Amino acid sequence: MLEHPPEEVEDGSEDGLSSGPEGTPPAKAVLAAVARSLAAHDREAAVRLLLEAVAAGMPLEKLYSDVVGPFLDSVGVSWQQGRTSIWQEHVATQSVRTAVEALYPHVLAQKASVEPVPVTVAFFCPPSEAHDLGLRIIADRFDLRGFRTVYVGAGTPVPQMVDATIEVGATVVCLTASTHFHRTTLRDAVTALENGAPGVRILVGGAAFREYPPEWAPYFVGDLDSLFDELAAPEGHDAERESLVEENTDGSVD
Ligand code: B12
Repeated sequence: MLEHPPEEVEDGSEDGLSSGPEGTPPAKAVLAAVARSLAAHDREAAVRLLLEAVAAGMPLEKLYSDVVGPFLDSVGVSWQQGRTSIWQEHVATQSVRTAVEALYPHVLAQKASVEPVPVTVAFFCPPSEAHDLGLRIIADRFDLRGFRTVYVGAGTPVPQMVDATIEVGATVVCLTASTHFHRTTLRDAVTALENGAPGVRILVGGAAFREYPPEWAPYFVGDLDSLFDELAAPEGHDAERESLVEENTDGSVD
């Protein structure tokens, strides 16, 4: 039995979307309204609320961090507690996915207004990892900052991850894992990428990294904005390109 809005998100006004100080709806109100809509399995209303929040001026980053993320977290908790069934979780996730994809033109419009960063980033889930929405959102965050992105997503065999990375010229690869099991399979992907595409910067994230063993620390991203600054710094991408060129010219790659 679905019990949206779960108590964690019951904090919005009754009608949901009263205006915030700058005319944008408060994130908590959007969150509560989306939760109420999906409690009624009303995909159309949920998608509309998410799109209207952005149209009213809510930055995409805020929509992702303060509405979409907490909403899906609450769905996960509700499912874990047996209050939301699997099909209801699917309706919620697919509704959010529809909105995220529908918002891509906003991502591209914003991307066109920032300095392009000449760094290509590829995005993969390890085999059998179905949770791709978080990674898809991270791809948008890279786009919004001006990076070149190649979103591949779920269902990609590890050797193909290596091929794709080399073929698109990615110098940064983002991988995601949501469970301990998938964190283990991620290890194989990291090893294959380190051997097959040496010099590529590998980054990991996802629900499996809320706590993680210390060996993952070099790959884990704490603050995304600091990472963007580091990768976008001219010396950052020049150094990465040079190290890849060196590796290619001394014959250790390919
Ligand atoms: C939707 C969902 C599903 C959907 C996935 C649909 C899809 N295509 O994505 C379905 C129904 C398929 C599913 C299945 C399962 N799920 Co599920 N699922 C969720 C749920 C509710 C939302 C996931 C989501 O999209 N979150 C929102 C995004 C935005 O968050 P995120 O993924 O964490 O990503 C953010 C950050 O982590 C980060 N990030 C992610 N990747 C990366 C990568 C890099 C490089 C960086 C920098 C950052 C980064 O950025 C994102 C934005 O902030 C979560 C609950 C939750 N708390 O997340 C459970 C959850 C992830 N699922 C869980 C489980 C257990 C499962 C199943 C094993 C259940 C089962 N027994 O069958 C299966 C496994 C299926 C599989 N083979 O992968 C658990 C995992 C617990 C754990 N850590 O061990 C969770 C946490 C639910 C819970 N509370 O227990 N699930």
